[in-house]
Amino acid sequence: VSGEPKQRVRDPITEEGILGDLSSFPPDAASIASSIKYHAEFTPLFSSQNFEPSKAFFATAQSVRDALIINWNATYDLYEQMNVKQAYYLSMEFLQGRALLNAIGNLELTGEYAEALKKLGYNLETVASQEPDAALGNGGLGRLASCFLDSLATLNYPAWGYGLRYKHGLFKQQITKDGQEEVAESWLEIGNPWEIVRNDVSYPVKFGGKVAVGSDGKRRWIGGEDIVAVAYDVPIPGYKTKTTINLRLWSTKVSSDRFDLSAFNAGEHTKACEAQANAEKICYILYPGDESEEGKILRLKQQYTLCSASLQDIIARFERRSGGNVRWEEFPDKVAVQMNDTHPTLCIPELMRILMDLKGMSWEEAWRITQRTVAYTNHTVLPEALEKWSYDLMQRLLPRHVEIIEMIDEQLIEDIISEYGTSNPEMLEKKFAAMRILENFDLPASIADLLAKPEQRPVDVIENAEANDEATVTDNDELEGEGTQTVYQESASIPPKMVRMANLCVVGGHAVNGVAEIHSEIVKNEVFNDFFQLWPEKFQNKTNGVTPRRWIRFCNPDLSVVITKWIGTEDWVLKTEKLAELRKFADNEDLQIEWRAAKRSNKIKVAKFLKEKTGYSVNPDAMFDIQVKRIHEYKRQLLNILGIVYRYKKMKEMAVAERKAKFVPRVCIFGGKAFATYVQAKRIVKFITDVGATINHDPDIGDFLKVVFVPDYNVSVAELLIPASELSQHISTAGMEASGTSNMKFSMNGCILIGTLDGANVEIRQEVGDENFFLFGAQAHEIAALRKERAAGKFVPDERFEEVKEFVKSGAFGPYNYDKLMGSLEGDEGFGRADYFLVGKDFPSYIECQETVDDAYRDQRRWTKMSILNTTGSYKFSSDRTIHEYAKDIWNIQPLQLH
Ligand code: GPQ
Repeated sequence: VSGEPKQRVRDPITEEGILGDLSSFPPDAASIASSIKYHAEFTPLFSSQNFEPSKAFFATAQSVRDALIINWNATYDLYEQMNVKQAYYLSMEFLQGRALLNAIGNLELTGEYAEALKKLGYNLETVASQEPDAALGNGGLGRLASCFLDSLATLNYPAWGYGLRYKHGLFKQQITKDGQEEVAESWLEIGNPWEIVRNDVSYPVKFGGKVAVGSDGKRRWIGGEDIVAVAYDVPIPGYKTKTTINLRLWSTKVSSDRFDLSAFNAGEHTKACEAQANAEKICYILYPGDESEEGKILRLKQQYTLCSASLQDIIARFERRSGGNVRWEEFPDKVAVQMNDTHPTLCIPELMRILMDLKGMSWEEAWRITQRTVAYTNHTVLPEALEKWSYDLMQRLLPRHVEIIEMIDEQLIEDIISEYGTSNPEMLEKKFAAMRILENFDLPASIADLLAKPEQRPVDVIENAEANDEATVTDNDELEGEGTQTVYQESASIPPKMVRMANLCVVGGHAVNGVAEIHSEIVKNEVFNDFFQLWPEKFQNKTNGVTPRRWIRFCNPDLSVVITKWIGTEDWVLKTEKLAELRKFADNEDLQIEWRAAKRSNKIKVAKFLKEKTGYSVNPDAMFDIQVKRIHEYKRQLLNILGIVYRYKKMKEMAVAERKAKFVPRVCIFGGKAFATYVQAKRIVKFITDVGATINHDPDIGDFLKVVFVPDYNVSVAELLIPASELSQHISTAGMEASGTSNMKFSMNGCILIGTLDGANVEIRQEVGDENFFLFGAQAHEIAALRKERAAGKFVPDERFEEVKEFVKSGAFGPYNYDKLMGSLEGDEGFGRADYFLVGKDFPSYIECQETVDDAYRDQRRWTKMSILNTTGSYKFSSDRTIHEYAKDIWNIQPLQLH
């Protein structure tokens, strides 16, 4: 910028400059090429003889990382200097996907990198496709966390992500003749060029042991298993800004003084290595639980590791920045902790423990600080997904935390009593049953006494009561054995004592938010209604969003060029409200032609990809109809595939001319993973592939209908499919999908949605206009009554639904026995949950709606207009908007920009 000759570190091989100091930023293609060569030469991870694409990727990524580190350091220094309030997003999942194109796109170096690689005989896209997907997440919740990081950096908010560095990410899915098979994933195998290990940033984390009372009368946690969490930093660059924030991932190992040298010397090698293996196991694998309850000790250890290491790190930073004058009451003015669902709930008792036991604070002080610091986002209303932990298990693993949780529970009981009084014991009992953190517990003795003698004032009794009379010293030295079995074998007659993590979050945090308007209403009015009555001010909505960088600008360059041309600026990538300016051109013939051309070129890429992955050939001129998401009964892939079966059956019954008049040719694409032990979801995968095998090989049908299941759906596959989509399906039973985020990505890319009034569909439809959204199905407020009607045997199924089920049962799709799958839709016959998800109820309205889709598609001008209006109407669903709202309403943080 200054015009002075640029000082660069000399490349010893080429004698050309390399990317090495900020004064040479932005670098030109020649210096990038030389930096890539430098890294190829000095990267010790590959042999020197060849320069294979994977090595080219690695060297390219490392040259980008150089630039990111410079910006990372500058950003960090600024935060240190200014001592601003920082937000910390704690999440067990970050679904980052690939980073190369995103990073060079954000740095505005895509052209330069493409040119540099060309000089070296490579093609940028080929090199970029070498990168493994970082899949440290299961689905929407993890991807949301990653979109938030992109927005935080882009908007210059001082914020970091904290997570775990799993060695194995989400499993890879193979589709065989038996359906889904899971294969282990190893994204770190060739090394991770983006991460920076911080061997000097590590914290002890402890499990087990016991609580002892010191001579000062204070309770402390001693003994047990000690491990160490080490920081690995992943730089997160913002778009068109120097701000580069941090995703700090913890990896676990044994502390060096724990190695049993004498055992090793005595030849007991396995024993000597055991502690190391146990410590490393914690970060071995991402739990593939998407909205399903995990009953695993290891999972609790993971959650605690994330909370403990992150809080120790945050507190150390706070103390250091206080420069020897620590004022703890200012902690919430410097730190906001957001808990991504209940997985990091242990933040609450861990912060309490550190403040009280290690920093000497009173309960009241510690509680005030903790509450002002943490906030909780709820992502589901499915009861089976609201995390609960066995009290016994938790007590053996985290005895001091359990004491603290008991105190919080008792304090909550007091709050309930002081709000409602004691005159209506029945009502109180209901409140306790709904709100207490501890489930299946008797009331603390003091409170039980009080309720027996209602004339006494609650405070008197509580102050005189002996707190914690049972749980004094909890011994736990036999934890090593990890007795998962015994813990879960509770006798059927005694209900198991559980800790309800969501309730702890609501009590311990200052804000609770849902992720779409309808979801936040359900959170307030149903799931946490008793809490809402007590503390209405805590409850908020923060409608999800997605980053327009990855999800349109970079994944859909063809459409982006068209948008930029017609708006006249590329600012829409940062200010998505500018997309609305396209609205006035929705009917313009020239725009429509360019719009369709962009879509078509994306469809051709997908057709090629499908051929490669599945062997099926599809016609790029057919409508691309897509449903991609985790396979779950509530998401109703079954409704979609039964609709297809119905369409197929009708086509077979018609003469070709009639078929042509009634149906437009479609390519129906499915993708998504089923949780490995979710049997019904795996049957659905098998069913879809069987239907595909039959229809795709039916010569009578040809290009009229194709059904393709894309194996191993992940972020990169989404980046390819979404730009090519014309219709996408978001068809969950109303009230069950908290938000959905792919619906936003599809809409942004000019895809029209067919869906129920659920999650963010409701808001998308509002923004794009009713006439540009295909709506069907029962509404959330009707669901409970419909289920009752179903259970009472009063539901009369539509004959088209009966017909389609009979067709499947007749063996039309091969020899596999589909009785269990079809049976789950048939209520009173003892299979599954009696069509709990109301596929039968919504089927007629769904297939009728699909007829209107065909009609609309036949008129390509009308369709293109609808497509344009989806893109223009999607501006609200940028995660930039969402992040601004969190920053203002929950975290109270301000942007801070490097100059
Ligand atoms: N979600 Cl609780 C997940 O992906 N995993 C989970 O464990 C939970 C929720 C999703 C949810 O199903 C979607 O509706 C949301 O859009 C998404 O979280 C992000 O909020």
